[in-house]
Amino acid sequence: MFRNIISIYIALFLVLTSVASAENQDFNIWVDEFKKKAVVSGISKKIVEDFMSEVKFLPKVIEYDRYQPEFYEDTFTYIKKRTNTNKLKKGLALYKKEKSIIDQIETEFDVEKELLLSLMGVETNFGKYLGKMDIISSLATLSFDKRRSEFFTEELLILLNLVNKKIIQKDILFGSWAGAFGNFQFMPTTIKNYAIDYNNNKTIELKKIEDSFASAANYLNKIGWKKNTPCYIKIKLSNDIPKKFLNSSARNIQNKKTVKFFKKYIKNSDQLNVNNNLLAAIITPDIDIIPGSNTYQPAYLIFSNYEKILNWNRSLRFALAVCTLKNNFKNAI
Ligand SMILES: [Ca+2]
Repeated sequence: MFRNIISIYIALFLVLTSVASAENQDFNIWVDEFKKKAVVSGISKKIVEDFMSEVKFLPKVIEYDRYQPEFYEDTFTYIKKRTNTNKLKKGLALYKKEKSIIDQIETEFDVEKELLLSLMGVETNFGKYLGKMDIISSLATLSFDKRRSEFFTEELLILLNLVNKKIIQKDILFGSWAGAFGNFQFMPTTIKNYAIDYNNNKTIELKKIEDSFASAANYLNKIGWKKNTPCYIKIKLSNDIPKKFLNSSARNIQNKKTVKFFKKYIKNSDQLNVNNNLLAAIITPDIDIIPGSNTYQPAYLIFSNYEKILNWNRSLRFALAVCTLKNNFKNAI
């Protein structure tokens, strides 16, 4: 009996190790193919070899990819965790220390300092969680994985291209499991399109205040954030609202109408302190995600600015947390 159990364990061990080594073998084949593609795209052979020769398949990255809090935490918990008093205190301390540069960036890019502080707080807890993953290996793992292969392959190519052009330095390439890095967790495409060398020292340093704040402000400005206009308002819906007006996907916000139109479906509409003609939509983020959630709660009236935060990160809860923390900063500064 005992001997049988041991031989079952040995057999299981052999099966598991052979699955793992087959996966590694496939990964190495993928790396070789990717290297060829990278050189053809114009990245120097030396950079490609330097970066891709030590790249590793990281099983943890796949685990994280399958278990993101945006997919399972209810809205109340998600927002509460990300907008607590400690976060507010930490952000205020950072603002006090860096006031002159942050105020200057606010004016220059026409983006509220409270929004910048909020995004940094939600993304990395003010630089505390910058991530320690080797970004090249993270991106390579996600490119090899079938789920979003095309997207991450493109991100990896862009990142190598940025290093090739000496826009970013090799030694800072440690970040999140998804390949984002710096104080505001920029993906390579975002760096390429929006990051700025604000202090003019010929390199983009997204882990430093000057470059990271200016880059985030530039990004928000370019995608159309409108300073001093609303992001969202929490509402109580009446039960007669047609279901088609309830958005629960961050990918495609539908059925936008004016505030005036929606007022008849909002119980506390007399407390809405917002222009009647503004275009808005309604989101009910817990539907479809939280089993047994009440269809009409929580509900929010959202505006154009809210959708800009969705451009930053396609998650209904993320955008709610960011705008909530922004409001908390507004009240405290
Ligand atoms: Ca710089």
